[in-house]
Amino acid sequence: MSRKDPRPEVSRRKFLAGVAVAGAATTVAPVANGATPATAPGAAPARRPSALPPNMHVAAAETGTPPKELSRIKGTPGSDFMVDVIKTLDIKYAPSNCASSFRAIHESMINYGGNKMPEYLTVTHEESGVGMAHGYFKIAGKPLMTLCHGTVGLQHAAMAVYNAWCDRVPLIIIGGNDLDAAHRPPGVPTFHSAQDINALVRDFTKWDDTPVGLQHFAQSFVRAYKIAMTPPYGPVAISLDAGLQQEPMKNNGEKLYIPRYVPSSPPQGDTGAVKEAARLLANAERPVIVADRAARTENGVRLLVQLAELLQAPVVDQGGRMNFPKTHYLSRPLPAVSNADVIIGLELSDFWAVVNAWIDNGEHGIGINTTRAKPDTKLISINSSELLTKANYQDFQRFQSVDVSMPADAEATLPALIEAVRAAISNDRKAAIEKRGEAARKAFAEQRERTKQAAALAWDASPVSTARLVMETWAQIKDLDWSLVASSGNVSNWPNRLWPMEKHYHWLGASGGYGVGYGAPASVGAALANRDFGRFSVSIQSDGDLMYAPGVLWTAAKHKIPLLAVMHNNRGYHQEVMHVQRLSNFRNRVASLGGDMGPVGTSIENPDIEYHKLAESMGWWAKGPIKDPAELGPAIKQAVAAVKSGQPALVNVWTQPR
Ligand SMILES: Cc1ncc(C[n+]2csc(CCOP(=O)(O)OP(=O)(O)O)c2C)c(N)n1
Ligand SMILES: [Mg+2]
Repeated sequence: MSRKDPRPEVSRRKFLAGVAVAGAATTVAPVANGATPATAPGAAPARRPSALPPNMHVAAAETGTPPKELSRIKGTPGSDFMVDVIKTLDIKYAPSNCASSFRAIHESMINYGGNKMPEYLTVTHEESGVGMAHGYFKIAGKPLMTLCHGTVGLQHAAMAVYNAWCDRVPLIIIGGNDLDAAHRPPGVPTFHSAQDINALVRDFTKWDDTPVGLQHFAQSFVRAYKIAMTPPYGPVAISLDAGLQQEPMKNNGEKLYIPRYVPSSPPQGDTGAVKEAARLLANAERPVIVADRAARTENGVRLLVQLAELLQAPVVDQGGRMNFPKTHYLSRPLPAVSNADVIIGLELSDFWAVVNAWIDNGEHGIGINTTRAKPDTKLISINSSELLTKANYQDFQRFQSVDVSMPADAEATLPALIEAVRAAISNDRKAAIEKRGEAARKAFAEQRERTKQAAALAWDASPVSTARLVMETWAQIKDLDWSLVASSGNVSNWPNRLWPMEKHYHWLGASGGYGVGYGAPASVGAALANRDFGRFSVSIQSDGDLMYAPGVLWTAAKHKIPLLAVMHNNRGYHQEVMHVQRLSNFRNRVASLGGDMGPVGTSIENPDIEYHKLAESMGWWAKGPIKDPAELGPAIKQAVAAVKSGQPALVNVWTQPR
């Protein structure tokens, strides 16, 4: 890339003269009594500045610097080189909330880098930036980076980073930090500096670094990208010193270079273990496949169908990703494990809970453990998360002994496993396997009928039942190339039970770490990625989730991200309603409601939040509150039309608790 002289072309003298003229022009034409200035008929009135452009003294008072000529950089800013490094990787957007600690790279990105690859997107909360990157990856399969103010910005971002960590999603966090105590600005920037900002997120990032030179930055950034993008994927963090960004390149006369990125192949299961697993599966009477984050791509879905059909084995899709078509006759809910003699778990976040259950009904208020599976059931696990375990946060869940354990990537191991199973199925097993298939078709049809009947219950209820909410939405999008980008809150899993999810982008899984506040930003990020594919993005948006950081609605409108958000507005944190009620019952007390529907502290009503107005105020098409189920279909239809025109749209629907 050719490097331009970073000096502005306008001289300081001319610049100051321009400021003086502009200032004079705005003062000589006052508008009397607030009357609007005359404009040509039909033309939009000129937008008046909210304040005069600052003169030198005002600027000095505001920035705290004496009115002294700003010195000009001699040479090329270090952050221009950083932008060169970033541009060698395929990072399309940088959703970020601005801050002085990274002002130099911010300036380089938009001026030197032309605000492309990555394009800076404005977010109003650091958690939104990370949440957007999280959702984006699950559609695009490519990571985003987010710039964030060291210390306070990273503190805001932390929960969303934890979600990405638990959900095995890569993203690159660049935290600005002013490391040099002798040279950093005193006051606020020093409050926002730390010895080691990465410590905040170290327990739930795959890797982090603090480069001290530009060559170091080039290595760190390419390494960070590579580590994040090697399965098991995960977030990475780089602390970026303000001085290093801002100073001209020096590097002791060394020539800087940018290391070439070559993707790493995902870890595959050991050949012996694959053979042993295949032998167990081929000879099983009732094998069951359980998948959580197994399919990283569309090919993963295809491979899982192959394995299931080869064995005619039921598949329990736990929904961490879209692993298996919901329309397939081998698709089953979790109770299918109860009869299994062999269970293979693919990228499970909790194998213990697949074969055990925990009931919150113990005598001392402590849960009771029970068994779901038979005690002699053989367990096989393919799970790359074993390669990513850290000690502090407990995302590795309870310990479960398994018989064949492969710390490997499931999708990458499936081709070898399928071959090995094919080789291990003897001719005399084939008839028995075929018979399993016939029984499965019948069970699938019966299960589907039961689900439909359950969905019809309270169909005409007001507020709207969650099944109706979900199916009225479906009726309006079914002929589009749709993608359900998030479903926050709890709508009794109706989309996964009733929508014909088949493609990998029909369902993206949940937050990973169950930190609420993921749904809104992740759906905006995923919709951003779907925009490039011309797909229609839809989300089921709960009220509690939206209120953590609703500013992401503005980001969607600002950057013209089409998304249909249908609200599951049950006017409360219903999950927690049930917890407090349960404890009140356990203690022989009546939960205090304080005039609301749920126990004190669990409702979001009185006053009721007008989410449609909230969205409208931030540039969305919006409608609501819909309480009558008969009005729902027409409202969603209008919203779909708005989204098709390129706008985000929200329908605020009052719903039953779940
Ligand atoms: C950051 C965070 N705070 C609190 C919780 C506890 N929590 C779990 S579910 C839930 C309720 C969420 O409300 P909403 O999104 O409206 O879903 P609903 O349960 O009403 O369907 C809360 C507060 C959490 N998981 N994460
Ligand atoms: Mg709610």
